[in-house]
Amino acid sequence: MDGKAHYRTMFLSDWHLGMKGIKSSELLAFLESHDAETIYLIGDIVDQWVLGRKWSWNTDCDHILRNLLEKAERGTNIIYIPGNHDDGFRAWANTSVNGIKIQKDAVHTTSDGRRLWVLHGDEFDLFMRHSRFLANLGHSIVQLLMKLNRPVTWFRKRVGLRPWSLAAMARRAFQGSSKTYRRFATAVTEEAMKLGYDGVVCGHIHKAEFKLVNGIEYWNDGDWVDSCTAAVESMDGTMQIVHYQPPSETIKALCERASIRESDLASSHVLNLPGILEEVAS
Ligand SMILES: [Mn+2]
Repeated sequence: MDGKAHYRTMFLSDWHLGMKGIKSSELLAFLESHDAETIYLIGDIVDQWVLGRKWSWNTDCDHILRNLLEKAERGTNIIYIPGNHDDGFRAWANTSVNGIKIQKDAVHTTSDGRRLWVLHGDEFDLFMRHSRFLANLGHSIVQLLMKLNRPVTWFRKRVGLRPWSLAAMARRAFQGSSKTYRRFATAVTEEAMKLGYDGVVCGHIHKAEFKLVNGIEYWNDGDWVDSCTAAVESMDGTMQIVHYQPPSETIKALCERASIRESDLASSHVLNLPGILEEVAS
């Protein structure tokens, strides 16, 4: 074995590449150390809402995309389902780019035969649907708090305390409460039941969770803005939520490995993602 964790399926979403303060090193390390036959990218992978002045793109972000392209080249089945922050790609549905399939949603059959509806989920977010303005305001506040939180994180690290996320707290307060989360899970599972699926795998609300709602499986794969979470299916069809939190030395080593590998590649591979995104958006 290559020391990597191998799954039948991995479900990942809400990376928000391009946004400041996301867990890009952790995500890169995760992708470097985890493989699957099929990978679903369930939306908000790049964040087109922060394009322009606030665009923040580091080498880890670049390596994350390269890692995906390498996986696709080696035969991993990658399905990209755009979300609301990367909705420019929704117009590309039913096409494929570098072996990565783009779809509006998907149906995944587990190895033991359960049929799961795979989607980002923003259409079931009543808060979002009724007010893009409020959602944007909430987004700006969370961004501001992430900035303010940086010295706090630095200080807590110095004195040996665990990191504590002001932004995560604010997001919880802003998106409401467990009640909002419950409503979201109820709405999406109700629709899944109507459509005859055994369950649903979605993202969007940045809260990894599994539960049964009226007998329908509700899987939320979480996010890589605050938490580092994914939903995975083992070869026997068992699903679980993974919280990725290796020691920081491991993350560093895996990111270094990715950058060394990249230096072997031709320099003609350099990505101009903001340019591509501007084009997609227009
Ligand atoms: Mn979303």
